[in-house]
Amino acid sequence: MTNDPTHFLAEIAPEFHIEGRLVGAAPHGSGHINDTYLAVYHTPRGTERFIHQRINHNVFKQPELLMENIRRVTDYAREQIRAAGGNPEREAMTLVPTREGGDFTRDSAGGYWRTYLYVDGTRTYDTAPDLHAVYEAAYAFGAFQKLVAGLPGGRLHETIPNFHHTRKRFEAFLGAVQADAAGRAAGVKEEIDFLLKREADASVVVDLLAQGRLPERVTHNDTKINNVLFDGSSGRALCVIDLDTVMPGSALYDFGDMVRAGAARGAEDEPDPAKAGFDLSLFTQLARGYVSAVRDFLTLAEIELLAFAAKLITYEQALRFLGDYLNGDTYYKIHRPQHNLERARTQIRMLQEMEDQMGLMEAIIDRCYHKEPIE
Ligand code: GN1
Ligand code: MG
Repeated sequence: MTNDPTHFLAEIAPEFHIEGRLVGAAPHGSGHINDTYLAVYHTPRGTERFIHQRINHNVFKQPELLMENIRRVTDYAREQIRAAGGNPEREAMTLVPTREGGDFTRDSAGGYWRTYLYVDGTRTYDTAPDLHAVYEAAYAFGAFQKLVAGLPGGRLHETIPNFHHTRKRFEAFLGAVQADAAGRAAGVKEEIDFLLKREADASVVVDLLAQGRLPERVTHNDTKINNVLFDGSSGRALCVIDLDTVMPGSALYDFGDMVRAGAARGAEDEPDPAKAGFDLSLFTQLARGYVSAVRDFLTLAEIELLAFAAKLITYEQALRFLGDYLNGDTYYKIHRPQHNLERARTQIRMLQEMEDQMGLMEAIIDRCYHKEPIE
């Protein structure tokens, strides 16, 4: 989105059911897609904070349906947490309705805005501070899948159709290579060939889903550690955030993306390839945390494909980043000319290292599943 959203804040703030006055706001978090603000209000109870967020309408074509998903999922999660004796205001996201009782409002330029309660005393991490936080984050994503597994009311909307349809991602990539819209293909031939060679992997999970050999579930679809809210004092994961892509999918996507993002040795956009790569000890913590949360409800077919899923989603993300680079950077926000290429290269590097260690990764999952120690 090109227009600066900041000046819309004063316009949209009074639309939400907040008893108080907006006194300040600052950009918040590090998402690539939406525009997020932490807003401070003076209310009769003192100073209170809220999250205002403008939904990226270019990425999410039907914000109404997206908000319907989030409303259903957060209401259900809160109910479940309350029933289990937990604290729904800390352990789940809470939407603040508009004065008319809606879930979002529009600004004068047509933008879609929503508001969440800000959970005090929490923090997020772009990179995990220690192995325990990695374990906690993986557990939180597994627990989320379990929490919403029984969501009533039918299938959620697909907020981005075919989001993790790796076969279709492959085809889109191929299209980008052929169109070569930005004239960049010749300069990245090695990377393109690397990805084209792995075509067969793209169909594995989508085929098993289509054949009913893997179940469809409610999944989060963006399982990076920066989408986990941690309690600032105990260091425990409280809940998962960024619910835009919560939709029907495979549990494998969530675990795969968790590993892609969370078992990386460097930042996703590390420009120095020598500093990028796959870290087996981070993977082990992710496997331990996730498997301990999902052990009693995932099928054996899912458990057996977890290590493969890590490789698959890393591959998919490499296709997406390099595809966007070839398209001339139309999807991901970039901060330097080769940003998407650098991102694609870190994914390729990780993918190579996972391929080399697939046997070990499978053995680790197996040990976690059978509660055997990992040396
Ligand atoms: C996007 O906005 P953010 O950073 O949470 C993307 C994910 C990618 C990720 C890569 C809707 O997520 O799928 O894995 O960037 N989200 C969407 O950093 O495309
Ligand atoms: Mg996201």
